[in-house]
Amino acid sequence: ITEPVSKIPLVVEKEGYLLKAKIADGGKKLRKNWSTSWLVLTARKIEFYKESKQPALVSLKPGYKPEWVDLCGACIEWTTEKSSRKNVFQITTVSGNEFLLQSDIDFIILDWFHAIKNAIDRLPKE
Ligand code: I3S
Repeated sequence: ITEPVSKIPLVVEKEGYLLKAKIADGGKKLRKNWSTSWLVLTARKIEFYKESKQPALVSLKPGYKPEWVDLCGACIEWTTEKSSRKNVFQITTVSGNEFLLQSDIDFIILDWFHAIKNAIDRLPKE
């Protein structure tokens, strides 16, 4: 039996902690507020949780929807202008949501950048 396409995005490609700041919602600028977040990357989205144990707990809570980023048609780029921190990249969604992601550890942020960029490149541009 082949899996329906809607099930494929459930496969976790990467997960881990990064620093996250949402800086725009639907094109509207938000006040930057960095916080540590547990990221779960699947084929077409990133979900954000407060901690690593949360995804398992959330599956027991029907109706709970974590904050997430739709990667379909999204852009990813390094930025040195949006923060004084090092190793910051920005994801911009089709709907005009903007997220900054950061880690002080070079290989960690590089791995995330490439994993997310690969996911975006594999998706239709909407
Ligand atoms: O781009 P900004 O406004 O300088 O970003 C800083 C602010 O978000 C600041 O919070 P307050 O607006 O409450 O002062 C944060 O504490 C800083 O971390 C932000 O700057 P960096 O360069 O860390 O992204």
